[in-house]
Amino acid sequence: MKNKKLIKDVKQRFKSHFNTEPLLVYSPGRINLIGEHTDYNEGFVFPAAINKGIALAIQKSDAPTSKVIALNMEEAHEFGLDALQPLSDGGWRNYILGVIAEVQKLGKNPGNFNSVFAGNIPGGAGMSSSAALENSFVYGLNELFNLGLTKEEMILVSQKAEHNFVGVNCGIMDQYASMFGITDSALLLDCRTVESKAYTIDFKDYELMLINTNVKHDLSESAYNDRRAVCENISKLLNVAALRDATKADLDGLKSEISEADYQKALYVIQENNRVQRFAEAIEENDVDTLGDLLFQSHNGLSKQYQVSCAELDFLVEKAKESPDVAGARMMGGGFGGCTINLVLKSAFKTFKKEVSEQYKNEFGTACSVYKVKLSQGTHVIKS
Ligand code: GAF
Repeated sequence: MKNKKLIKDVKQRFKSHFNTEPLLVYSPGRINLIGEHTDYNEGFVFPAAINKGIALAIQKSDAPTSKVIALNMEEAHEFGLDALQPLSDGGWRNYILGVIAEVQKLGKNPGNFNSVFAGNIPGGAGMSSSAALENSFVYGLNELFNLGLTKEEMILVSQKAEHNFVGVNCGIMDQYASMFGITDSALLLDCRTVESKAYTIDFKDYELMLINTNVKHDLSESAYNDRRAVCENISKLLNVAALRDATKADLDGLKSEISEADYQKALYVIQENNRVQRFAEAIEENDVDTLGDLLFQSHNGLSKQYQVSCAELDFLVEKAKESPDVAGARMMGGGFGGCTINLVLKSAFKTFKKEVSEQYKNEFGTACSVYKVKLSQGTHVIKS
């Protein structure tokens, strides 16, 4: 569904249900060019906000409770704002409750509200529908109740909501990209200083293709938290604040104390951080071959060393390698399903799409989905 229709639908439902004009907020999902599982290691990432996101219609309410309608699911939740706790099997509700609870922890007290939201980010695709949802609510509440939060504070609220109400100890990449995205640009983000440099993205004869495996394997959340714990444990053993500060030589000195599997994971993080820097240089030099190589290397590390890939993602990357029209490809996001990101020759986009879709169907018996995305502006109010 196009964004225009998404926003129109959300607004219409709000008006027909609550009989008043809402504030409209749009918050995008994100892609990530390179730099996976480096954010919580205080390293570098290279994400961009995209033209798929969450639209939120929200307004103050005099009622003693607040109400949220999730239009995609045709579900609703009504709740008081006191003593908020995560709900077991709360699904989308916990992202919103988490945001409110984290705002309250900052000593800010939004009042009751009514809201309707809907999204067009494919679920489980690794394109950060969660961060978009969190950001849309914290942004909407901040505007509506004049809470005085900066964007930097808002993304921390969103991240903590995910830690404390959803149970995923995520880094800051997704919330940052969704909040600070810039049209036609990707952001080289230093996750330690939380400062970024915008790069206008134009791959000339090439363009980005996302291929969604349409699978999300169950262990993704627990495995994510496990990976983070491994990295933090190794940082402690090395006596550094985060793996961002470690070198391969440091790690080699620890070989007798950690398992080979954990050694490889930490080594991946150190190498991936370095790849992000080289990717930025290759963008400046318009060097598509290097960009492509770095994508393939990143995937290899994610699959073999960090062990967060799966058969479906590996298959798609193999097919990309076999094609003379694809400069590079890798899995994107947390892993265990979701999308690959591919750098594909513009003139061969259609043929590669057809080829890879057929091959995927033959191999797994289910369809993959292919998307083109535009790099877009971050979370903002829509003027009606
Ligand atoms: C998920 C997380 F939310 C991010 O913080 C990041 O760690 C990513 O996985 C992996 O790079 O999207």
